[in-house]
Amino acid sequence: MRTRVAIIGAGPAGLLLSHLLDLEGIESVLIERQSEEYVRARIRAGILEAGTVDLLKQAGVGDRLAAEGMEHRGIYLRWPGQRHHLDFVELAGRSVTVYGQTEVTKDLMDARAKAGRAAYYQASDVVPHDVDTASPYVTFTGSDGRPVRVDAEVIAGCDGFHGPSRAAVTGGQDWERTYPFAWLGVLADVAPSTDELIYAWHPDGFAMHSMRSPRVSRFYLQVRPDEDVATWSDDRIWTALSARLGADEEGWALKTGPITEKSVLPMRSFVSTPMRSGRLFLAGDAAHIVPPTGAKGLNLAVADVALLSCALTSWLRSGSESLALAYSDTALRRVWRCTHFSWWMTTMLHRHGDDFDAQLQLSQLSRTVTSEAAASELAQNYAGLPLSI
Ligand code: RFL
Ligand code: PHB
Repeated sequence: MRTRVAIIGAGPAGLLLSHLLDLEGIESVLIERQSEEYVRARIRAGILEAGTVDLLKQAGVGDRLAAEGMEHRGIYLRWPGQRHHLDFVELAGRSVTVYGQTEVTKDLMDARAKAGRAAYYQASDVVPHDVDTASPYVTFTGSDGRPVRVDAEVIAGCDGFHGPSRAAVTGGQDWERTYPFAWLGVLADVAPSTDELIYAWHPDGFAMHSMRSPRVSRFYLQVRPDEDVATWSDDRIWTALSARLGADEEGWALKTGPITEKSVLPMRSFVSTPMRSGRLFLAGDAAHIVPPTGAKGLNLAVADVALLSCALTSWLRSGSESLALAYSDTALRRVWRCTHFSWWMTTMLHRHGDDFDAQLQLSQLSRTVTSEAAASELAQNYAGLPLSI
């Protein structure tokens, strides 16, 4: 078959790109390895920057977000003996919204189903071809076992860290940092014990209290990268969370409830440059991964797609390639800023190194909450920088 834009990957980046192109009257086809049900159920990020919220609302997929998203003015930073609130609205003039990636995905999929747009789920052996020519195409095996070829004017690689698109960029360079720790992510059917997110430094390791709704809480605990989830009983999880989040010390009780999901998430920083090769454009996790401490992964994917949809619209509609030519450099400015911020938050909050490192972390935390300049720098980065930086 033939389309204008072949999009590999139906995560938030691919789904949003196809939606934004559709609003501009540009036809696209989505090619996704997993089943639709699997994509709908995946649990991942939870915090949306103000710019992400505005974009989803403007694109007509923000009704449920407006009704169910929980607007937060800021976050708490805590460490033994200290607890501070950073008010992003005061410091940076912007708030953030708690609304799960799972919900964003559902809203985009529902919009897609309503518009009756084409998508191939459960596609295997997906390969982009001839990306450095004027006639690129994608081949794959459909869910019925039949070979399919999609010819397009442009291919968008939105296939995440493990997808095939990145390898098709000629002359690319990868930049990588792995971290000597991971997160144990926990989802529980219990009301949050806090009004806004708590990021906690603790001698036993980092902990975070996040949430998904007034009835569902999300928690993270720093663990070893090779940690066996089976060694974390529900009791052990609640005890560790209670200690590391400071409930015991501050005299409040962490509410507990049925744990519905536990898994170990690796931590890595990764950037692949450039984000374009000929008629192949990378967006989202296909081009970059950040550790989740700064809540940037999903927001960065949305920012890439905002730029890419404008670039492709002006190229495919009016033949003007200037935005498409600038796409990689423009996107990478924000990517590296978010890569630095995520690395900085991660390095400040996780136990690693020796006692000297711990003292430096505590000094940095103290500076962050006592200097307005330092607090504003965190707030501006967390709540989201302008699209073009
Ligand atoms: P996604 O969401 O990974 O979507 C990529 C899509 O491409 C598909 N795909 C293929 N399709 C066709 N052929 C192939 N060969 C393919 N290989 C892969 C995949 O099935 C998938 O549907 O990337 P996208 O759209 O760029 O969105 C980025 C965000 O998903 C990501 O940045 C965040 O979720 C990262 N992340 C988190 N970020 C946060 O800010 N906070 C979090 O708490 C948080 N938790 C997470 C996360 C990422 C995780 N992964 C990727 C392991 C938790 C997990 C488990
Ligand atoms: C989440 O709710 O999953 C979440 C929130 C903030 C982060 C990372 C993850 O920094």
